[in-house]
Amino acid sequence: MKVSVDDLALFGGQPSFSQPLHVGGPNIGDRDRFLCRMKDILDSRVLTNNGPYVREFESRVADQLGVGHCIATSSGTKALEVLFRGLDLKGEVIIPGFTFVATAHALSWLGLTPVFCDVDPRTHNLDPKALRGAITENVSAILGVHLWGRPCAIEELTEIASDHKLPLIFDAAHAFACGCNGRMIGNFGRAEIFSFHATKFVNSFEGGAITTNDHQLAMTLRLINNFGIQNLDEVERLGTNGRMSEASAAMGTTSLESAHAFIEVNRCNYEKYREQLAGLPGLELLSYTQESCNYQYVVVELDETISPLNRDLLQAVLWAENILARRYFYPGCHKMAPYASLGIRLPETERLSQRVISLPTGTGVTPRDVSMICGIVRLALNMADEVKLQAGRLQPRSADEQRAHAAPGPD
Ligand code: T4K
Repeated sequence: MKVSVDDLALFGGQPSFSQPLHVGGPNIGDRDRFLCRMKDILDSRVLTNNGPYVREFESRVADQLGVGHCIATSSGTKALEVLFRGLDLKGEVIIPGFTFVATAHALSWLGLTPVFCDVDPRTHNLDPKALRGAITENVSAILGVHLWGRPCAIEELTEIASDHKLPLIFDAAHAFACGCNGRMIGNFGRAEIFSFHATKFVNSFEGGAITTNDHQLAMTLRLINNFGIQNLDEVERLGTNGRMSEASAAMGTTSLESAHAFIEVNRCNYEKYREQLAGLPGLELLSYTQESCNYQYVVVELDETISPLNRDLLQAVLWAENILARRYFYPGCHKMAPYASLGIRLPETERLSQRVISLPTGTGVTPRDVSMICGIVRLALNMADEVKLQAGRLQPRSADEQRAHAAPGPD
């Protein structure tokens, strides 16, 4: 156990972990079942094009969420693009500034314009008041993001969207298996999208899905996801290739079968973090109050006006220990290329993006690992003056150098 600042790896001590601990290290389900499915796929020679494994995956997702339709896609980003096309969106779409850049890029990729709106600092989600002020006649839809799996202010957003006769859709990339007011996320708005990327707690290597209760929209989305092909050589409309492969669906189904076990691991890790980070000044662990939740993100907010250590210095301390905590979603989407040149200011998004840090969890992280991570955080915060003093003497290291130093893995 580390007891003094000199023990910290940033200042020459031995790193706490010999291998990097990631935010988003993949969960692997039952290997034998997965390999058995892969053998079946190879034997059948049906590798893609809406095969039996994709259909099974879609039906299991729809059943679990209690939603009418699920269309599997090759990624969460592709799911967004297919949905935008399916709704025939034009011009501008309002999104929160505090999200992963894919939310904005998917719009820009199709020639649509993301209009960045500020978030509520308590929920980290679209601020309904700011949203009302952002609506103009050029806006063709509102896109909420259930960040960290915590539901948006769905009722208020629904009311605003209906007042302005705009479609409301949700990026639920983080929110698989999360609920809101007795219904599973996946059922709200015109449609919602999910990500099943390797870093999500249920994964299909790469993958995504769109869910909706609108039968007509579902049919349109299916067409678009397969080049607009209706029958063999009958092309009915403009489409793309957004299909999920059979191998991905086999992984997705295998992962779904372990979803409850993964959530339980995440929940235990989360509780351990909560217990062991309690009482640190200026540090708040984001809470999950909804009835069902996947606990896949452990998000800490460091209030720089109270905390003795700022977020970036804490991250440097953690990275040196091979604890690869992430500054999701710094510096805010609107400050990334190609949007930064627009000079948009979103005070709450910017404040949050300076404060928030995500800590490792998932099945690759044990409760003992969590205790060690919390021990480092406590040590760094309790001895912040000494940490700052010693850090001031270090040569600043670029983020790339830190990554190269700490993470020889897939990062
Ligand atoms: N909307 C929102 C709100 C999203 O957060 C996302 C994706 C999307 C839409 C789009 O969905 P997808 O098109 O991705 O399905 C990651 C993920 O790549 C991205 O899926 C995710 N959100 C985002 C929050 O995080 P990075 O670049 O920060 O992390 P990445 O992929 O480098 O992985 C993190 C760490 O996990 C790595 O450093 C190493 C470890 N790792 C990763 C992979 C892929 C492994 O150990 N094994 C692996 O196979 O984006």
